[in-house]
Amino acid sequence: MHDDREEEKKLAALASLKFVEDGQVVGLGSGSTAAYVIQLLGEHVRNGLKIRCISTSLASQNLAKSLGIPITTFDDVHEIDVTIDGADEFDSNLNLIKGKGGALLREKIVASASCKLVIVADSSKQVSVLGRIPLPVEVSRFAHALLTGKMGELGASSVDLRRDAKGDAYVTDEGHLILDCDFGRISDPVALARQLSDTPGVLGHGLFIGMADAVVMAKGHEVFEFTLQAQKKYAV
Ligand code: A5P
Repeated sequence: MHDDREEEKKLAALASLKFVEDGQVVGLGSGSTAAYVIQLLGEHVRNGLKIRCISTSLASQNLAKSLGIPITTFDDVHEIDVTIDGADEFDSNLNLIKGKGGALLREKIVASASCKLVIVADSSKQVSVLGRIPLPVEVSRFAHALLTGKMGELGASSVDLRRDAKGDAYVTDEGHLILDCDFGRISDPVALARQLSDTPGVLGHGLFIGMADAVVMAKGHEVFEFTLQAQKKYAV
């Protein structure tokens, strides 16, 4: 099963490259599926593709640099042509949960500056209702204990401070902490997203509402492309 998932991730990554054109500014996502995209982009850059990239995490940036992909920043660029990123869940409205890898704040900033956001996913990411995994919420260090209680008031049945492999509090690239909040099935993601965004001390949350333009999902050997207008299936 694990190998099947990896194959799906690779297939989705390959299919997503059709969204990238010569001369573009490209947003690089984070996580294992986005890493396949970055590796493929590295091959294309070696073969002459001219792109400049903005990364959603230090890990992606280091990978891209190691492959010779030109990196730029918001100091030089204020609009990204296309970003290709992974997701933890997507629903039929192309609303997403992201952030299991901890890069949610930078991912949302990059997505918000992108003319097009393309999500690459294996088939395990498709859900009918968001909320199968706890929702990552990035919070200020100062407020995290206060916000643990606040998340309960907003409906979370459990709130866990994310920890790293050593058991220490996980610190994001931006220097913040993450609360993983189990809201159960999120029947009204728009309302929850608004409540979270309106909470002082919450610096980002993993609900990406109305941001994705397309989801490229591989299931077995088939690739599906979802947009709000249509669902296409094609072979790569
Ligand atoms: C990173 O913070 C996440 O949003 C990832 O994009 C998401 O967790 C998907 O990762 P995988 O492609 O590794 O499943």
